[in-house]
Amino acid sequence: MEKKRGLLIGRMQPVHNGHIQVIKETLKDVDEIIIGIGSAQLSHTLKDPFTAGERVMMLTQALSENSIKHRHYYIIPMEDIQLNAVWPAHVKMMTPPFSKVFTGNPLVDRLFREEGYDVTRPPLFNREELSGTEVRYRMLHDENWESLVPQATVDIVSEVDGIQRLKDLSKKEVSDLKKRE
Ligand code: NMN
Repeated sequence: MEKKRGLLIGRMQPVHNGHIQVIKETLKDVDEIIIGIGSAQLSHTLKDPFTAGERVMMLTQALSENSIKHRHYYIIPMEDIQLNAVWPAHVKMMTPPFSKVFTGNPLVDRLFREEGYDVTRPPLFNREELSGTEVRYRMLHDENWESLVPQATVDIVSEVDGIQRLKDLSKKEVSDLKKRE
């Protein structure tokens, strides 16, 4: 029987518990989920601190922690392109064939809908706390971020000295601080 595949794309900066819950939900609907790590070219900024490779590690280990079997997912880093109108074709070229798209991102929703895809908004779990923005804020301000992410993310962030990376990125150049009006 032909497999039903779905696509889920997120920047995953970093991978948090909301991602894992959504992946589990989508796997109730499809046989295989293609997980696109979005904006793969970005790293070392406050909004996108982790490299695509680091995010792949977080996700692979987190899925294993959650006993999600390899045969049910593909993890594919996806670089952004300049042209929104042809982005779905770019994504298609990089992924196994899929018939469904799961996204809460209005632009992603719009672009795939225009291409005739079945787009579903996955349930959002505790969106107030389970967001990359909240996790990065807490990392930077020495608040409890560890409870919002899988153990895998805690381990990888520690391995790559991620908290110090964020703190360093938040520092201003002395020349910026001294800028005169
Ligand atoms: O909802 P988030 O976590 O931001 O993930 C969506 C991802 O899809 C982002 O990485 C975003 O850059 C990407 N995306 C890329 C294009 C493009 O390359 N033109 C268009 C729409 C979304």
